[in-house]
Amino acid sequence: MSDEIDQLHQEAAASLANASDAQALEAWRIEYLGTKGRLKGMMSRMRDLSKEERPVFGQRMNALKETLEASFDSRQSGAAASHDGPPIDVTEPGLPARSGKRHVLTRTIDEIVEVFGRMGFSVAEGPEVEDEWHNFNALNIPDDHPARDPIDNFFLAGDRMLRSQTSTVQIRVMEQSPPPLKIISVGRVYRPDTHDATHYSMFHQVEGLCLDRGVTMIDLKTVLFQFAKAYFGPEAEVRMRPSFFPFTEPSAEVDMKMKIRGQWQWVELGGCGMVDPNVLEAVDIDPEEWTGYAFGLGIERIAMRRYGISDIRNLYENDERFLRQF
Ligand code: FA5
Repeated sequence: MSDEIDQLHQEAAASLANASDAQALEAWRIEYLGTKGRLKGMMSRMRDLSKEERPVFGQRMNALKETLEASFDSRQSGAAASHDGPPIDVTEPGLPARSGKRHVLTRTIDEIVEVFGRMGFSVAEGPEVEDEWHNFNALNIPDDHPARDPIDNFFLAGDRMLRSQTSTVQIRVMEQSPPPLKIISVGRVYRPDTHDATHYSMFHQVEGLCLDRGVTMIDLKTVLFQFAKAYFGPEAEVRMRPSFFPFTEPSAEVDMKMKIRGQWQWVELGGCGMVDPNVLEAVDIDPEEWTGYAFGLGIERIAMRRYGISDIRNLYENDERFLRQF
């Protein structure tokens, strides 16, 4: 029996030496070390031995198994390291691995949510495909208002449309939850505007709504100025101009100074105002008891100001050279 073990060892060693590639190595492993391999086969002959012979045989077979496994492992790691082609200089520095990152717009959205979150606003969501009630009627926009013009909106079948403003979410929130309310909502809006340095046909807005007892225009101004200073830095220049929106009274535009094509200009970031009593009545909230402010800011314009981007189209062209800068 001892001779047979020696013979198996010699055969296995010779066969392993001849295995020239990974496939041959695997075939060798199966033939000698596999569950139905030759070592297992010889092991099964243990039962033919006497009680005295068995431990000696077992020890020799275990030693052979360990030797063959070690030889196999060392051949296998050698095979993995060897390759065809020129020698590899392992001391040469590798190529830098470029990791992916958030789009500059996503980053801006996250930052805006964070700043308003610190001011006590929670986040609400609403659908991008809306009905005319939420986009116009409930917002006190009469049937003959120019904002409803089909050339200024993406209408779908029935009374469905792609929302043209996130003010729709104000209505949805007030329909669902009683005041007091303090929410922001971030999302895409759609308008068939001609693309230029500051306009795109799909863009993002952040809507804010605060409804409580005794809320005034001072609270609105404070929140917007605090946001600007917190997000853009203490030197941020912001101004409010009287304006008109059917859903706020009084209303104002919020502008911020930014550099466009090398020139400092005031750019409109959004609109704001005190929620019109007609809007509150449309959602069954008593305007004698509750007052509130609302605002809607363009996120692309905020990102442009924050990251020195002079053309909104850069945000949507997916040019890696542009995106990698942020
Ligand atoms: C509104 O959409 C109002 N819903 C804002 C509002 C909310 C007023 C709550 C009062 C109370 P406006 O149409 O001005 O307003 O748009 C708001 C901002 O969206 C603009 O100031 C601008 O920053 C951005 N914006 C508008 N059109 C575009 C466009 N085509 N491309 C990129 N940003 C745009």
